[in-house]
Amino acid sequence: MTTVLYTGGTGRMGRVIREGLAGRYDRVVLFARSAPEESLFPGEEVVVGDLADLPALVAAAAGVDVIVHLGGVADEAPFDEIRASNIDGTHHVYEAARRAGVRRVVNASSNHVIGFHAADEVLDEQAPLRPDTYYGVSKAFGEALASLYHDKWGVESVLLRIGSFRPAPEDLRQLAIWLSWPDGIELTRCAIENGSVGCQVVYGCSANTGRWWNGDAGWAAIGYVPKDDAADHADGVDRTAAAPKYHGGAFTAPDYEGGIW
Ligand code: 15L
Repeated sequence: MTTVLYTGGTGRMGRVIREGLAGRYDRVVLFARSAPEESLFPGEEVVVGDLADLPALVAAAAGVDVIVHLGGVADEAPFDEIRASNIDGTHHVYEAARRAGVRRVVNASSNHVIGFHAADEVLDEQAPLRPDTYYGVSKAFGEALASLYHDKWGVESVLLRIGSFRPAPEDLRQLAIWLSWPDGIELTRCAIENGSVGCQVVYGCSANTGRWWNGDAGWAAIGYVPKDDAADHADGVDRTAAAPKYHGGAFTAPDYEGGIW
């Protein structure tokens, strides 16, 4: 019997992942700020609560094997918002995992933890952190927190440095860092189910020709084998546009305040 708890399960990415994995786990808890309007998939139940509410998270995590933490702010925002949602909120997720005896957290980190590396550098899991936004800093905090909770209290983590999770790549940068919906679903499944992972960084992209990440070590650790290549879905990409300078793209601009979606 496997029980999975999602934070952010009713958000943009969460909906796609849940649908792809629908019916796979005996019990699925959606920890969400409000009850979803759409109908639930088999085995799903909703706990209405906020990441700010640690006792509610601890109660929701009772009997849970794996937390898939997709919740929080997914873009640049004023620091106070980032702190409340992604720093305090992620701390609450890990603390709830520890107190409730959850085995693993699959934590949605982001490519924006390494966003200020130049686009011509191919990075692996050991690359130094170079966040490009407060958002990227909050995800780097989440990775550090995961390391602490593993080393000190034995909570496992898979840290998914997700690229651009879209139906199709939209620009030159996304040709390198695109994560297709089917690959994103498979990546999450592997992160939930496979191996004894310790605390493992895993790049979240498809098998893109010319990808900027050598994710082999992380992919092998969880048994993820991506199938899609952005180059095969690139009709909407303007190939005459200026080449991206950094991994983080628009997030690296001094005046970037979010809202690219
Ligand atoms: C992210 O981490 C964001 O959550 C998402 O909104 C996209 O901007 C993505 O990165 C990206 O870099 O394309």
